[in-house]
Amino acid sequence: MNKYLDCLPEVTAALVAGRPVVALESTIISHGMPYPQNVETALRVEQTIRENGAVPATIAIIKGRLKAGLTPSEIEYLGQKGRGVAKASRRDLPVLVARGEDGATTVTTTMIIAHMAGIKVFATGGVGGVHRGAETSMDISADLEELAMTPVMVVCAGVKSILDLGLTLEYLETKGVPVIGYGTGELPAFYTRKSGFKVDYRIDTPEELAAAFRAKLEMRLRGGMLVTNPIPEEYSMDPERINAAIDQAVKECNEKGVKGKDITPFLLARVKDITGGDSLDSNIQLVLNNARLAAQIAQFL
Ligand code: PSU
Ligand code: MN
Repeated sequence: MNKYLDCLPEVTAALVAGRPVVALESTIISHGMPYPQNVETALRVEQTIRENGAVPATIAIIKGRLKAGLTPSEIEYLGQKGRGVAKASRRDLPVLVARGEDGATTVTTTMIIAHMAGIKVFATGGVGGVHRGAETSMDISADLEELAMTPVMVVCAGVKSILDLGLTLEYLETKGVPVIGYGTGELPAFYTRKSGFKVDYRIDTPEELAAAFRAKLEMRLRGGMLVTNPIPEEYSMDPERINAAIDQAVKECNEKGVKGKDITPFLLARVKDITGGDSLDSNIQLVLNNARLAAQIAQFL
């Protein structure tokens, strides 16, 4: 076992016995939602994974230790500290670990640590991607590079239109990352089930999703797989309303000159405020929906 990694005993026991385990990220707790909804949601997501027959492993960096599986009090600690916790991507791990600091893991670092621990599937809300205007800003999330490199399946609700959906799909194609629609041939756009863009493949059952990923692992093709799971109809938002809020948030972000790793958290927080909190309800529901699917897939991996 990696000397920097601590697995919760329950997670180790499940992995050793070959029982299903699902990884979860922690940036969604610290930067993705306000307190206390972030902590309530993180605990509900773990509960949903258990109800669907898998063991949850929420991932984070605490006092310089890479954690695969958090206790409820560690989740509470990260949730209260919120944006006071460093948002940790691949480039941040060396210094945070050497200094013994805390870090909230993004999709990138959750994949890295899940892979170190031997966990194959990970559920989240949204992944990073190619930002609007990336042709001049070069703002492309490290999440896309990680998907190209690290063999973990990521279950998300599609690509949020704070990003350039078309460029994100092009980038994933270049990097050889399969983009699968669960029960749909259209890429979902996080708050809405439709985007106007096609996924690479439509797959309708958790068993077939697992089979495709197993084939990728057994061929030793580098990298992961992106499963996009549309938000349940009853929680999806009016596309005009949400897109107007996103446009407004992107405009403010440019005007304020927000840069680098702060861009995504800024946009997420502004979208939530502009929609008066309605987008937060949708966000919570789609994460629960993804947790359910990931737990079902994990039974077959
Ligand atoms: N998109 C969301 N919710 C999130 C994130 C993205 O809809 O919480 C978080 C994830 O942790 C993701 C990270 O990995 O933001 C991407 O940040 P960046 O764009 O700076 O790479
Ligand atoms: Mn960025």
